[in-house]
Amino acid sequence: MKKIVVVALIFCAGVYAGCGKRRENKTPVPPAPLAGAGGGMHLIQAADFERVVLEAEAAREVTPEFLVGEDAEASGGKCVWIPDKVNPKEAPPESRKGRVSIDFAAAKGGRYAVWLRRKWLDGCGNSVSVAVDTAERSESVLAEDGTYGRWGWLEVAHLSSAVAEKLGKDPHGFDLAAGKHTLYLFNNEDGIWIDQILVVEFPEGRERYIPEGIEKP
Ligand SMILES: [Ca+2]
Ligand SMILES: [Ca+2]
Repeated sequence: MKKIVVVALIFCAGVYAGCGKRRENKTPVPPAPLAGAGGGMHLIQAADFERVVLEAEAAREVTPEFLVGEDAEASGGKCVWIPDKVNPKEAPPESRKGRVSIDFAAAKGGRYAVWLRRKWLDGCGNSVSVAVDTAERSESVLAEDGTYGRWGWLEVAHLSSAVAEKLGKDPHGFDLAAGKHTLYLFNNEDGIWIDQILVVEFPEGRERYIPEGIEKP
């Protein structure tokens, strides 16, 4: 008798369009691996890296549905936020209103990581669209994850992991020339809070700087 083995393949499509379809990830997101780390402990000093700390609420422009608000656990007691349920239901992302424009300067050219100190409400409020040096929403990238209800840092990826792997690039690096830049946040979901933005040097072959609590300038 031959054995008949039935193998059931379950294909899991990554559903990101419908916000209610994702489950909460209770596992804390581990920090990104330290590039070039040879094992053991590394004492990473903020002073060793070109670092720009931005307060979202100090942006040049904050347009509704983004608002400046207060939060006792935010740096400076303030942040920008989008009240939950202000976006029209089922509206396409392009129709969601609101932009935050934050000017900054990079002291030297090179690769930088962009981090958001964010708080998400739930699976329907856990993302924001981010662009650097283009106010075109269509050129923005989505910063999202599944950690809810508390402040923490999220690194913005400018490539999907699949594309990054294909190109042999780290998805998180932004190449910036020395000088002035503008970072834009676009409304993708309501029920979000953004406190600080950290733009930090991302040197190849060295350990990286990983933010933890509130960043000091
Ligand atoms: Ca703040
Ligand atoms: Ca929401």
